[in-house]
Parts: sequence; structure tokens; C-alpha cells
Amino acid sequence: MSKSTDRGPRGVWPRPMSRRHLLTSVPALGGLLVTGCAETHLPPTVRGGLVGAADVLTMSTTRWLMSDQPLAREYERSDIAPNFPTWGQTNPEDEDYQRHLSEGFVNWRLPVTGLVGRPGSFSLDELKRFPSRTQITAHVCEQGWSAIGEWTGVPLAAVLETAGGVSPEAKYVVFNAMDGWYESIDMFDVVHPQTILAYGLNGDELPRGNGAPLRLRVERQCGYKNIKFLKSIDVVDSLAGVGRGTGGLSSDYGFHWYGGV
Ligand SMILES: Nc1nc2c(c(=O)[nH]1)N[C@H]1C(S)=C(S)[C@@H](COP(=O)(O)O)O[C@H]1N2
Ligand SMILES: [Mo]
Repeated sequence: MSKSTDRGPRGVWPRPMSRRHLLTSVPALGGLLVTGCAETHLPPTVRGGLVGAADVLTMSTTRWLMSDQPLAREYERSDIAPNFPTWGQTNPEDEDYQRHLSEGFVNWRLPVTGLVGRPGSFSLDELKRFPSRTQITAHVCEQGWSAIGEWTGVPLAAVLETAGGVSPEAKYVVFNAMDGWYESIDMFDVVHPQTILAYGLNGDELPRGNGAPLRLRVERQCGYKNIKFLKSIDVVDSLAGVGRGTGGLSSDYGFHWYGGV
């Protein structure tokens, strides 16, 4: 991703810089990392060594680059990949999942718990009755492939709003999947207009292999954060109690918690 020059980004970047400029802006960038970004633009756990430094740099730089470019790129219908791949889990063995699948998900519900005004749950039909958002975006898998697809779903922010809104101390939303996977995102991504709970792909129902009945689309992050087969969502102020404590299955196994693309 690069910042477009013609839109006149704030600050100096990416206008051609003299060496002097570069030298004077390095402390400024440092300041941005430790001050401006400290609250929302740092991963919840900062690991040691180079990996930790990379975590911090990726997240704070992507967020900073996004500051005048709020939406991930959206494509044309003609760009859509004819066969969107299925990857990772494509058919959870979980008994509940198999039952819901055979019933066409009519009895499936999404619990919304934790730091919300009115914890409760939503059926698939209820979620489909919200104003929807459709977006044609590039999915980028960390394992070396990408594909463009058209996703339709309900903005996560609208669901949380209907659940009574989030408490002031809320910091993350944790997603649990029916195959045991879990991931979390912070409020910056939670309220992002392209963060949707998707039930449609390329104008059809979301296929099983792509995460039926409902999956997360968080367009600024890699494939693995786009968790499929949603089971529940939980609003929390800390990730300490989630899995091994880093806030996601992927980060518990050493991937970046913030999987920026
Ligand atoms: N629950 C769950 N979510 C998941 C996965 C998974 O195995 N289980 N795989 C992840 C990875 S690595 C990628 S690239 C995408 C793949 O989405 P797709 O099957 O629609 O292509 O889903 C992500 N979400
Ligand atoms: Mo992936």
C-alpha cells in the first residue's frame, strides 16, 4: 500500500525529501510511534526482539498511512475472481456446526456478550434485516495468495449499536469460531465502515467453505484475521483471558496480532 501523492497527505510524507528533511522527520516518526499511536496503534502484547519491533512498526505505520485514506481499495465487478478459493478449515467437524449446516442455519444465533449495553443474540435473518454493506475487495492470505471477492454483510458497528453500544472501557472485540479458532480486533477496526459480518459472497449465500453462515471481513488485515464460521462475539477490555493471552489463535502461534496488509 502506498500513500497517493496527488491527494496531498498530511505532513511531509511522501513528498520527495532532502536528506535534511529525512533527518528531521525521524524523531517526528518516533514521536508518532510512542505518543500519537500509543493508545490505539500498538498491538496488545509487544513481543521482545525484532519480531516485537516489527509488530509495532507494521501496525503503527499502516494506521498512519490510513489516516488520509480511510477505506481499503474497492474493485469493479469485472475484477472478481471467478472461483474464490476456500482455505484452511472448510467444513468444521463440530457437532453443533454440522447440525446448523443441515438445518440451513435457521436455528443458529450469534451471541454478543461482554461490555455491551444489552448482551443478547441475533439470528441470521435478524442480521440480514440490518442495512447491509457490499464491498469488492482483495483478500490477502499470508500463505501467498490473494483473490478479489464481493462480500455482503452487516457492519459490525451496527450490530454492537443494537446490542446497546459498547462501554467506555471496551477495547477489543473477540470472535470465536465454530472450529475453535479465535481472533480479536481493536476499536479502530471495529468501527471501520468496511468491517462487516458477511453472509454473502459474489451475490450468493456465503458458501460453507468460505465460512457459512457468517464470517468477519476486516479488509485492512490478512486472511487469517478474517475468521470464518462465527460462533460468538465478545467485547472486552483485555485480551489476557483469551487463548494463550495474545488475542488470537494466529498470534498465540507466533503470527502478528495486527495482520496489516
Ligand atoms: N474459523 C476459521 N477461520 C479462518 C480460517 C480457518 O481455518 N478457520 N482460515 C483463515 C485463513 S488463513 C484464510 S486465508 C481465510 C480463507 O478464507 P476463504 O476460505 O474464504 O478463502 O480464512 C481465515 N479464517
Ligand atoms: Mo490465510
